[in-house]
Amino acid sequence: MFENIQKSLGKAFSAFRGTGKITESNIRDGMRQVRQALLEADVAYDVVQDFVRRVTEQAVGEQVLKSLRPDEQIVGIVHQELVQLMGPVDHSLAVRREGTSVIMMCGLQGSGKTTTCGKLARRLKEEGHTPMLVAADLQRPAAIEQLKVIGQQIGCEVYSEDPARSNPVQVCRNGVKEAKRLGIKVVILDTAGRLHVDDALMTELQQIDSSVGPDQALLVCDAMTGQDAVNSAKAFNDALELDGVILTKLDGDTRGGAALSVKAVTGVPIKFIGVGEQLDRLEEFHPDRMAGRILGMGDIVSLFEKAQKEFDEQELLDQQTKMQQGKFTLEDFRKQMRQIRKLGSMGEIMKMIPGMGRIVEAMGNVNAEDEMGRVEGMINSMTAFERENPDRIDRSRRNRIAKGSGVQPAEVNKLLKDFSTMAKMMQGMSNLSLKDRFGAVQQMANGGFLNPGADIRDLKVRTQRSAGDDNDLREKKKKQRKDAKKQKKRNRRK
Ligand SMILES: Nc1nc2c(ncn2[C@@H]2O[C@H](COP(=O)(O)OP(=O)(O)OP(=O)(O)O)[C@@H](O)[C@H]2O)c(=O)[nH]1
Ligand SMILES: [Mg+2]
Repeated sequence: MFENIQKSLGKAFSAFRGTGKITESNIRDGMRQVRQALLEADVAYDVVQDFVRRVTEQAVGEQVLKSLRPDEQIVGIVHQELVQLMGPVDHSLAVRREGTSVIMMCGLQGSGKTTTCGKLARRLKEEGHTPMLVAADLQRPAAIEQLKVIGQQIGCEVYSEDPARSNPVQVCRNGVKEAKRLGIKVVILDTAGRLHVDDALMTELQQIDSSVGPDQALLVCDAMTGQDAVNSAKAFNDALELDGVILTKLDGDTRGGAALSVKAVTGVPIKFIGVGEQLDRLEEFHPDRMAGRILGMGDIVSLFEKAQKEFDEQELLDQQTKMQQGKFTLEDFRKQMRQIRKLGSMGEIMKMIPGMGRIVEAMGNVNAEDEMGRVEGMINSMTAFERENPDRIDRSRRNRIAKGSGVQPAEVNKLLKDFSTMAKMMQGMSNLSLKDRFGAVQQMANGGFLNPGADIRDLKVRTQRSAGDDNDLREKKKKQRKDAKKQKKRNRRK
């Protein structure tokens, strides 16, 4: 698997051997080769462009790990960015504690839906559930029989109806009804595929979706089909609001394009991967393992991670000292933001950095990643002097920064104000342990201290979400979906 991309990336990395230090000029040739390697692997064009830009930025940035050679460094950065590109880790299957949960599978013909239904049911059985499979593919004559055989293999109930007298929506509805009657907790719907995304398919799936209201809609995607898979994933997501993707046939000779692009293009997480025809050949998707397989340079990656960890620890210590001395600057803030983005999870922030929770919370339902990008963009538009001396930013400097980063001057103002509050708070908290800091941030937030601005009045502190909350959230999402659909129907009728 991934042999070609591995080879061509390896060649690209060797271009960095011999260079003393990575600079903007000498990185160009190597990155051109990385770009070529990704395009040849059938990764979507926009994804490649963005990827190359991010790697280049990191490589010429100030974060140079002295103990590593430039080529080792590039391997590490590429690995890190691949993980970011394909992440996050999300294997949840939305099985509710109470009642019957419904998982709807969809995908193009032959992508592996029916097989994957069996694999998921097998997995759920291992977790102690008794799942039921519903044969909703009335398209292909042998489809029902195929699912029955799979059900028999894993010892799992299969619900079906006579295809001559039924239709997919009815089968699904009755199947779920039957499952409820039997007290079965998880139902998996095996739907029909089509050769291409077409209206008939989408309408059928949308009808099932709105009539049964599944807890999760999962797309089964054949990894061998590269960008086609990604394009269809986009269409499915537009029609159904997918909750996850399962990539199949990753045991074959795939070039890697689908695995690398599908999350970036759809925004939907990859949950599982199929690595064989047998029903036990389903693995949880781990972006770091996948990146490792793509690069095939485990040793260098661990070397990089070790150096990176040391670097991060040193950096954190430096920042701690600066905070204590009240010398924390926008430059440090930017560094922290980059570290956070690397961590990839917003929840981590609350634990690591005092005051940052406020910034994230203040964004409310805005996409935190995007917002961080905007903030970073503003800081990027400042000169080194301005980053070190934010209090010296006057009106004309502020307007220039706003222009340079494509935001309103008021936003720059707000950043500076927030930053100043945060820096003061950090100084006050710098002697506390990480755990105490987390507690202090929460306490202050609960007490309204972190909420001086009128624009963030609705600030709430999200503590670590419990499983129960997750379910609430899903219920809410489900209801929202249903409401939206009802509204659409109403509009159509009008
Ligand atoms: N090598 C490999 N083959 C797989 C994998 N998943 C499914 N297959 C094979 O792909 C073929 C199609 O699988 P199905 O499960 O029938 O696909 P489907 O999406 O249900 O197809 P339709 O119902 O016709 O739309 C079968 O030969 C499966 O054995 C996988 O992860 N690896
Ligand atoms: Mg099928």
